[in-house]
Amino acid sequence: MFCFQCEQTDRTGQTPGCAGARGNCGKTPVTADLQDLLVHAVKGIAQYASRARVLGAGDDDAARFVLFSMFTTLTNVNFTPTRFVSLLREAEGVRNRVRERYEEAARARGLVPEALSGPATWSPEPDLDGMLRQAAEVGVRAGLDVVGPDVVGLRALCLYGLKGVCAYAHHATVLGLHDPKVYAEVEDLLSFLADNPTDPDQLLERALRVGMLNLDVMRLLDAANTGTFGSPQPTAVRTTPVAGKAILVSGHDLKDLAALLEQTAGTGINVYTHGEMLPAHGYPALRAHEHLVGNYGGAWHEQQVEFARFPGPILMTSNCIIEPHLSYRHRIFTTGPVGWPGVRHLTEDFRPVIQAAMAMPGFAETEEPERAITVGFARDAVLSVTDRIVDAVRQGAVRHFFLIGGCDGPTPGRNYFTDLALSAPQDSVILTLGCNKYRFNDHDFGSIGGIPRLLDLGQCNDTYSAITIALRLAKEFGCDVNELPLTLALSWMEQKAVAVLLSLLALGIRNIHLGPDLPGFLTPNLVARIVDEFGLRTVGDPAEDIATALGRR
Ligand code: FS2
Ligand code: SF4
Repeated sequence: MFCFQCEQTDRTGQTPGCAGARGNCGKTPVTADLQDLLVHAVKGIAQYASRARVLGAGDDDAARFVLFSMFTTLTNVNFTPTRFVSLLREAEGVRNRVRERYEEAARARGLVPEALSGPATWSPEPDLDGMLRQAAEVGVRAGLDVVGPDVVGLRALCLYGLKGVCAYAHHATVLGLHDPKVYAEVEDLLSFLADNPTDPDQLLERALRVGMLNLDVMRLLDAANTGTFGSPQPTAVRTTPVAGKAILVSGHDLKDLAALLEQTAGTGINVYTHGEMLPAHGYPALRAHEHLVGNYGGAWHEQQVEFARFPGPILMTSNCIIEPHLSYRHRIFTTGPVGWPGVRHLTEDFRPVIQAAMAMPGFAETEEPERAITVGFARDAVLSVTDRIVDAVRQGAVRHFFLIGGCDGPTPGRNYFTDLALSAPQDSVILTLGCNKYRFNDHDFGSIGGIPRLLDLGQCNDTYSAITIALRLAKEFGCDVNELPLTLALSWMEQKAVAVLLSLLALGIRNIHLGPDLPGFLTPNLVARIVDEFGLRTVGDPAEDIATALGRR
């Protein structure tokens, strides 16, 4: 096992990477190795799929299999070895189908089909031991001795960014939005990686292409979410429990939440959001369900305490799951790409969750006084008051914007983001995105001329909102986005955040503060290059960063 894809990676050795008996996320070597092998297998699918698509024989089902498979390998998504064995066997069948389509399409055009090598020729060994032997050859550091750590790091940057892209694209596809151009680009980039590229400039150029692709995907996901559930509106979300039976829904998948709300309608069960599901309350079609009563708990890393206390079952729809305590293992369920060994996995039919809720006591009483936090300041809500925001800036009432986005986590270095928000001057506005807002979203930041000082744009999945708002403000002020009175502080943990970072770099956005630690897969050489070319900054002292931000105007 060797894995350095997330911020939690083990940093106690000479170079960062989880390589022991278990990753810091709880991933076992068997799961980690099978994930590496699945990535190898989908590269093989992509080698044929990209060529077939050029010949007009694209296979969108195969593309969706690739998206889903890549999603299962993200940090804190799926820990179940048997699930990966099934996916690996399925991958061989998908690859065979795509190969036939490619070869038929080539012959139909009078071409001789290419004889591909590398992942395209892979077939799973019949047993687990054999698969693990195969995995040992295809890990993320394969070829390190030959190509060196910089090339390995750049390949990892492309791959991890692509994993994030695939996760976001999967969320869009489950809501029925498909874009063959996105599938084509995913296949092309995976096929590129299958060839073990060694040119650092080309790899960096492809990493930026991953970032541009992610912009398209985030636009698609935004359209999927708002087209299905309406544009988020500012909404006060109750954070104190209501008496009655209860189900908790975590992760990002709005479709799963909608299905559960429909299936629980009329049962008397109250549904609560958790973690990244909090912004769901802003969507008109979701908040129309009166039994979506509130949010319970905070960011993902608090779940072992919060789930143990919650008096009902829990449904995990996407990242981030961590090892369920025995106290609640019998009443947590997974769906979609998520998995944990021994935890019941459901597909669309959530009756077992409902039965578990009916068998449990729920909350005995309604907690008073009621507390609430406000969500729902996505692009439409913010852009509808653009004139007021622009006037507030021109009149000096709003001096600066701090966009504090990304992942939360348990490491002490993440206090930077809390301190940044709490120390931001009173004449500044704080925009949040992702699960790190839980560090400070129960704080009363007040308002400026009727504009709340804390505006939550949504999940990490809603980065398109943030980018749209920044570009619109730049247009209103007639300046480059880098000249706006805006500081971006990106708190990263997993691969969706890598995709978002690549999007921001591809857009030419400079001076992003990234932390709490830089990605372990970026070598000092690569960090130096990215800092030099893109002005990327690490997080520093919050007071100094605020002073610098205000002085830069
Ligand atoms: Fe948070 Fe975890 Fe959103 Fe990340 S719930 S860190 O994977 O996707 O942000
Ligand atoms: Fe380690 Fe992160 Fe990989 Fe888990 S996902 S094994 S914590 S680097």
